[in-house]
Amino acid sequence: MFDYAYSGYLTHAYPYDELRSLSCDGFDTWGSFSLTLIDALDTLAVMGNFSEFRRVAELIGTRTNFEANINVSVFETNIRVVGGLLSAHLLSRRAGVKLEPGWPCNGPLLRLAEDMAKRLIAAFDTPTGMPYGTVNLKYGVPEGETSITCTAGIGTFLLEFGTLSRLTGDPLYEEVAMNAIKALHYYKSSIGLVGNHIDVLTGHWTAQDSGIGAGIDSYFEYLAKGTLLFQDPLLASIFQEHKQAIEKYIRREDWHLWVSMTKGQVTLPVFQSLDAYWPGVLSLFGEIGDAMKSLHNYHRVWKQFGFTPEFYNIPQAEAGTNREGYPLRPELIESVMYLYRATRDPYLIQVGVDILRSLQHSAKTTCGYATINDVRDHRKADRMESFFLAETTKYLYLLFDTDNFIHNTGSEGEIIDTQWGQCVVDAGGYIFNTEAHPIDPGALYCCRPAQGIFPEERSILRRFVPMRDALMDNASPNELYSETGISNKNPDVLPITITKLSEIRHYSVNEKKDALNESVSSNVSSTDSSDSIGHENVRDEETEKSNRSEIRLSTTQVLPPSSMIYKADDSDGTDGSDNFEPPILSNGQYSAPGLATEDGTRRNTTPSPVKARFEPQIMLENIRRGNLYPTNVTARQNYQILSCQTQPFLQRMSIIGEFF
Ligand code: DMJ
Repeated sequence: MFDYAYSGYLTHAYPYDELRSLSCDGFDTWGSFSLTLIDALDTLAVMGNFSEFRRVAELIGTRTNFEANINVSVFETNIRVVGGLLSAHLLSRRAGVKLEPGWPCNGPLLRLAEDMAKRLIAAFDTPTGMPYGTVNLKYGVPEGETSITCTAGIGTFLLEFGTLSRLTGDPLYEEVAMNAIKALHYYKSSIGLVGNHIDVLTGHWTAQDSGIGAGIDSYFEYLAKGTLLFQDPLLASIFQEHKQAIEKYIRREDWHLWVSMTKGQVTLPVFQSLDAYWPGVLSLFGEIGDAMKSLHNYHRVWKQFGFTPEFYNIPQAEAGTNREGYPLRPELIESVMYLYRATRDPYLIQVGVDILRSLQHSAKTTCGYATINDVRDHRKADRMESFFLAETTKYLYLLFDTDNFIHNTGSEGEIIDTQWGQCVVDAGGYIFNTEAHPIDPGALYCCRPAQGIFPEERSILRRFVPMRDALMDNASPNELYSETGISNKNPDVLPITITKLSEIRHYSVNEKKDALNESVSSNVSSTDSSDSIGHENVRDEETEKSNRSEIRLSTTQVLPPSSMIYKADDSDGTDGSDNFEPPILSNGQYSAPGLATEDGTRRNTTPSPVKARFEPQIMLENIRRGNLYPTNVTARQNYQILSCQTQPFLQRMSIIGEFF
């Protein structure tokens, strides 16, 4: 399925963003950067097609930057392009790409990801720190841009931006993304819910419907996954707080409805196709029972139509009016994959087979797979979204390929030496961004610490300093390096040495035995005086600071709210469903207010930047000095919150702990 659709894209659509799978040609949609190729790249590695991965990685890596006079969605570009490039960068070693010295802290795909992130980050220069929805890749935030952004468009940056900061050593990205999350949390309602759209200039909610789906979904997903990727109790506590409110107000039996964020009354009794990610997120925290119950409901809808419609009216058991399509979305199969990994319940394989059969039967075309225009009659529409190759096919593959390296539970991995010390890569625990791009958590401990990322809030796990085995000790780094066939031309960058983690594990077990026999407390040759895992003490957080009107260095003029804004749900003070403006367009995507031309691109005809020159560093200083959303002390001190029943493959602390 993947191969068929991928070669269909290459043959008929490349270099455009997407395949028109009925017309068998291509068109630009979210930018003009061969989006499907970038989005599909790491799937090639997951499926073991390393030669094609290398070819495409090299092709993409020849590009030097993303400078273009195009308006793009900040959210979509981050999850698909920045996420895709970072993931491919981290999988390059496994795929046999010739690595640049200094990898994973260096490399062409990493540089490209950073180039794109730098362009997106202009969107965050607002009084609240929450981003605009659109930027121009050349000029920054466009003139007249609406200041209304959906919640997911604000809270879905931390996985990519945090990874970027950890790999590059530049704290900017992580701090900016974390600040936006804290802002959303700050503006939550008194009953712990967030709405659908907010004015990023004022913090005023303009769409107050609250649910787990469209417009909000990946905010919750990033709180959960951010907790695991960065081992951050603050994110865990924010997630748990929202989850309690979700349980209390949004969940009705095993469905999740839409409710007023202030009162919790039901405003829209629908299931959305996008909701189906939720059981997967629950499974990450070991909540299998509730996850399975929701999944059963979603599967029933799938069986009713052969697909899940964008909206499903629960009381009427019908597809929502004008929301009858299925644009090849991944959410249901994503949850099935996670739950199967957690339970091995054969029922889940049956769900996977149902999904596979429907796609083969009704979505396949002569050159790829097509959006289902209406799940009631399976008529097709002329589009294959890039997430079909990034996500849907990948999760399907991973459901059936139980031995895939992505499922590694820490039984193997590799030690690499970088100029910053040793670290472990490929040891499992991969965290997928919301576009299914896997991030290797071990790699985040390989590079120069981003000094200044929350100086008081540094990661709980200190750099992992594994023991060296005898083999490694006998070989000089350069000898080991030369075995890879790569020459180290840059004298400033130390070579990478790679050692199988299984060998280290074997070695360490023997050493442990010896140590026990000799009653020696520890034989770990760590550069640190603490244990080899290095659990850093939780530092006391700063006390609550109440001065919220702090200095903002003036770098830009603040745009007045645009008149071209979404309908304000709270404008008449009611929370009625009539006011609910779904944040997805008829094509099923989050609204990206850039102006699409006929060929689908979003080119600006008037390249007139409204803002003064944007200075990221000054924005960062503003965020730090403003300290608008001080950290709650107890959240960071509460370690227990991280000892929830996560799936074994995500228990990073114990995975590492088991080695020694
Ligand atoms: C993808 O782009 C991402 O999964 C996003 O979080 C939601 N929408 C699509 C898939 O449905």
